[in-house]
Amino acid sequence: MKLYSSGNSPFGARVTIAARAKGIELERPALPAGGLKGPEFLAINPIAKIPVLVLETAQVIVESDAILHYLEDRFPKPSLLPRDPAERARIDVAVRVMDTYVMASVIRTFPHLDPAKRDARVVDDEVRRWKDGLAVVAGYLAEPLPRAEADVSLADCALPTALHLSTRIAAMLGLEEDPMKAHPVLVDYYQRMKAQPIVGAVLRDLTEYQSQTDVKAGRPSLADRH
Ligand SMILES: N[C@@H](CCC(=O)N[C@@H](CS)C(=O)NCC(=O)O)C(=O)O
Repeated sequence: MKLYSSGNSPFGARVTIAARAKGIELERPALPAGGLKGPEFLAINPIAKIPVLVLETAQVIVESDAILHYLEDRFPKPSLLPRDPAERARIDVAVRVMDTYVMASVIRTFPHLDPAKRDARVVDDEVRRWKDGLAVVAGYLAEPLPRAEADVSLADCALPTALHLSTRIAAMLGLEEDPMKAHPVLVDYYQRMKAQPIVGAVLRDLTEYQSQTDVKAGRPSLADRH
């Protein structure tokens, strides 16, 4: 199986965590010349986003959530989900809420990262939604998420990498405080995930890659924010 991703992709990092937790080897081809918007990659994924998993049959699976569920179904051991359907639903809801109500807003601020091109009204509006979304996730985590057979669950693939992106983008937008910091339960969860061997290593790699990209681009490293 091949995974198209990049060292700075938090969505690709979710898949890396799941693959490592399950002991799955993934080939990692370079992105085609022309990048995500070039014809070669668009023929693979017309949504023009990574990660993309390509199976041995050449079937393409896009969207990190679908990829994670595919890996879980094909390689059920060790499971990244609890056995009980109601508990599995709690994991799925946590990820869906993070993606729909937090990540979507974070991503919509990307065109505004450059202060010269920033529309402060759009950013304010998205930051408000992003904070509301984080408050919902925090409320949800007040009761600890169910554990899975593997030491990490699908939520532990998705939520720490999402919080990592939230922290990074908050810093790039110059927000006074990382929105996660308003919620001790999120800070505590993130710290615990940093100490989890697989998740912690992937988060550190993400930080390192992004830091090098920033420095090469003449921006300050944000490594100390994580
Ligand atoms: N909903 C997608 C989001 C993937 C995503 O936003 N990927 C980013 C990299 S982390 C991307 O490909 N961005 C390129 C772009 O939007 O042009 C998923 O869960 O896979």
